[in-house]
Amino acid sequence: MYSITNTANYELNIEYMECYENTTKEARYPYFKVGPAATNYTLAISDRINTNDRDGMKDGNGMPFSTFDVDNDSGTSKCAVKRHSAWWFEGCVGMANLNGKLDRCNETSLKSVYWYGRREGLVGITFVEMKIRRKS
Ligand SMILES: [Ca+2]
Repeated sequence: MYSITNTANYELNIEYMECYENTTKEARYPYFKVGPAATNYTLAISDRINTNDRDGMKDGNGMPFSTFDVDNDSGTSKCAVKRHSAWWFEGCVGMANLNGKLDRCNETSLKSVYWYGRREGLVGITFVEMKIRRKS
């Protein structure tokens, strides 16, 4: 992702479907870049622009990427292990876990795939796709 997003300006579109909803939604970000390995693939992302729904990517901005064996988050434990995921975690209770487990809309488990979206609390999702597009 670094070698792609380093060559030009990219935007990010996240399509997702919240549990108990029947329509796909979209979160649009006009700027998306992943830093080089030396920064542990730090995320640089703009604010969500297309809706008043909450912005699930916000706390990942400026964070390096964490995996189960490489802990780059600011939490005292390994958030990637705690959340069964790999992500630009800040703390272990974050705004998004888009690589989490699909777990029948279990909105109480931090390991589940979820997102800060339409309503308060964790919003489970049944589908998510992250797509980038070159702008220039
Ligand atoms: Ca940690």
